[in-house]
Amino acid sequence: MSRVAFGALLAALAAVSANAMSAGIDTDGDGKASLEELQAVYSGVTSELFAEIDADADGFVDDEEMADAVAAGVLEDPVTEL
Ligand SMILES: [Ca+2]
Ligand SMILES: [Ca+2]
Repeated sequence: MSRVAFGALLAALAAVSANAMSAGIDTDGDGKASLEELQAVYSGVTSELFAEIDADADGFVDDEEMADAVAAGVLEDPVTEL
């Protein structure tokens, strides 16, 4: 991969992860999304889907997990959603 392409990829990933928690999902401001916070934005999120997105199983979806879910097509990009 060229240096330019890698830089663009990093920028794209940073944009997604920066957007995830600034798109109105994290309403209590703790920097991560609970099941309730996620469901407020994505009505289709079940506890099963949440567990799938919550890769480290700490009970919250953080920026990285959110970005992974968006990249995997599990969730819509919250910015285009709103
Ligand atoms: Ca939160
Ligand atoms: Ca997590």
